[in-house]
Amino acid sequence: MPPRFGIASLLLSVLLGSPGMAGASSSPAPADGEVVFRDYFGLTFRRPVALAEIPAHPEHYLVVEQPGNIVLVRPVHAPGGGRGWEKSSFAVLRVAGGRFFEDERGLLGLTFHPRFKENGKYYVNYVEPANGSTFIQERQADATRLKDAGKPGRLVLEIAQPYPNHNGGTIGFGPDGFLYVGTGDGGSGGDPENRAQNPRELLGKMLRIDVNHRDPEKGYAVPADNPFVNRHKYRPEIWALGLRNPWKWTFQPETGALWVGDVGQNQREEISIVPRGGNLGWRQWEGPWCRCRAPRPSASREESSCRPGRPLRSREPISSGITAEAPYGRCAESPTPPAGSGFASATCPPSAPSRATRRAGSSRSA
Ligand SMILES: [Ca+2]
Repeated sequence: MPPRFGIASLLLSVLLGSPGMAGASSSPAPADGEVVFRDYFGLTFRRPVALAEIPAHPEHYLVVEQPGNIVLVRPVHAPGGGRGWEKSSFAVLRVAGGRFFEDERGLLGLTFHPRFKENGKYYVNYVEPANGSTFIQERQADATRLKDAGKPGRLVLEIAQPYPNHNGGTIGFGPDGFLYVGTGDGGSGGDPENRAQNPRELLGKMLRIDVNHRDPEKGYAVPADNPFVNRHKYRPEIWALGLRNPWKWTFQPETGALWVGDVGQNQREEISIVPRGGNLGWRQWEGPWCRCRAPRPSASREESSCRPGRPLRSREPISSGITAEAPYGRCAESPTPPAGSGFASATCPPSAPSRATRRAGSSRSA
């Protein structure tokens, strides 16, 4: 079950800020990347980016360090009754040769198979700077479940990365038993190739795959009930689209709702409840901000309708309850921020939603 991992990840996200987030923290991280958890573990870690409790061992945690180390943290009991924490190596992955680097690549996420106690399988998400791709790898813990078995991992999914940044981070299993992978838009700034809205691309998406089965020539199977299965022009792995950089996300334990923290460009960081088939709007929208630019010669019809300087149209079509057909393209930049929550109706000209647009979930916050 992912809840503890999710909560821990969100805490770490708060502690460490988010890759690509402008002005994320007022206190810069130490130059060597070391972070000390004084109030809890009293231990030091090197670029820690995720924390996960081992399912078979309560209060035994794995700390994911970006250079490629997975550190086991477990409680130790002193003879006099005191208690502390000690750390040891769970695994050292060959990510960037273990060297330290200050960008968004490296080991970024870890999650356990829902039956980890029985099968010992866990999954990592990393970007190998040597070739620039994102890898989702299945790995095996040993019989104790407190150490990696030392076997080569199985490649589940590889996604080529066009730029070093915006690589997502969190991976996790949903209540449905499928693996969800949040991918960034590929990087640079402003999603220059419009990948997040491109249904043929895996970047800028939330993906949903079945790691227990394999389709031909794939390291996974596509669940038959994915929203865009058999849809022309769509990659069937896509669960939701229009994401910029979903660095941290989790499933709400009580409801199973998918909560995603999507790192903003310049205006807004976003926390969105992402429905099946949802479109969060990036790059046309950044939270409530409509940000499309002057149309290019090759622009789509929707993009051509953008007129910088015109007021915002309603943000409602990109709320979390909207399907992928939301008319995200009809927008223009606004020089002034929307006031409170009333920005939509107060400043936007009426615009009929597309025929396929429908509300299906709860509202989105930014
Ligand atoms: Ca990238």
